Amino acid sequence: APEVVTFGETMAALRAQGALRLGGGLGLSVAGAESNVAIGLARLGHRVRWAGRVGADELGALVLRTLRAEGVDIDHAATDDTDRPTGLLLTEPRLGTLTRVSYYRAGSAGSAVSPADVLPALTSGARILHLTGITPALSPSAAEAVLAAATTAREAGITVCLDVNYRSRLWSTDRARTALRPLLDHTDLLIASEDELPLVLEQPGADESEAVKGILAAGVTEVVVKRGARGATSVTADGATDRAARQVDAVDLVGAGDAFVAGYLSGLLDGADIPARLHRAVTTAAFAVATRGDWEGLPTRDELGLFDQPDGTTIR
Ligand code: KDG
Repeated sequence: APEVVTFGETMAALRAQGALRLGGGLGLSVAGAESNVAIGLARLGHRVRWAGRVGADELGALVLRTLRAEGVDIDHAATDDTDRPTGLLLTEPRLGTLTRVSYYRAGSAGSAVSPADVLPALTSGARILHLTGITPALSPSAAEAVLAAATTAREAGITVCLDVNYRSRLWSTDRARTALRPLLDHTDLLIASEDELPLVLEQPGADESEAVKGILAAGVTEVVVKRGARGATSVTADGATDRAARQVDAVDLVGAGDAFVAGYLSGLLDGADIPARLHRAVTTAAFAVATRGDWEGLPTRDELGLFDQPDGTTIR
């Protein structure tokens, strides 16, 4: 049985080498915040399940094949039997590590995910349910699936982790806040980037520490704030723990947040304390930043120690 269950939309990802409007070569892969986390956890040796819907098309087959190849349990992944396609995203590097993303996902199979798809995936033995704030933006049934899964997991004593992952191309901050606020009542571990904190709970004029206190007061046990190259902070009732980022030459920032979550949850599953969880999280995030693709460069457990090798080392 899986230790971690997650669900969401995984799409085909076409990565351009330069500006999309110029055409040229594209590389085909898959992307989805939750499946990025699932792959990251599987590479670290954890048993993880991804649920969701893909289209009955070649891109859906690519998504399922990729997850299967990465050792992610897809027993509860559904292939849509209507003509809804697998979603697609295009990425183009525009300026250094600044990347533009275009979505082709309205009406996709993934956005049709419903409570009936995901609740059976929460089998006994699961320790963590990982959710993101992307899924409730996709459709009313997807939003219902997130709320139903969080409620069910919390009642079953499964730790509920929510990564806010605000996507402005999918919805407004007001709609996001309205959907995310009720989730806080069922969330144990909230992960957000600094700029996402005000979105979870509106507290006019609140600074970061007041915003985090408000979220803890809403019943969340732990808030982890991601600060990109400036590291991360975990806050619980016992206080705050800061952690610096690993120094790397950044080539692609997309997926770094998901890699961070995979490292953090891996530490949690291993029974590590907060500093050790943060250490693993900034390490997996650094792998993501230093390599191209959302998940391709994520480390196996054996590779976690590579960061402690001097730059320029050749392993023979
Ligand atoms: O976190 C990376 C994700 O943003 C990417 O994989 C695509 O899930 C995705 C989304 O909805 O943006």
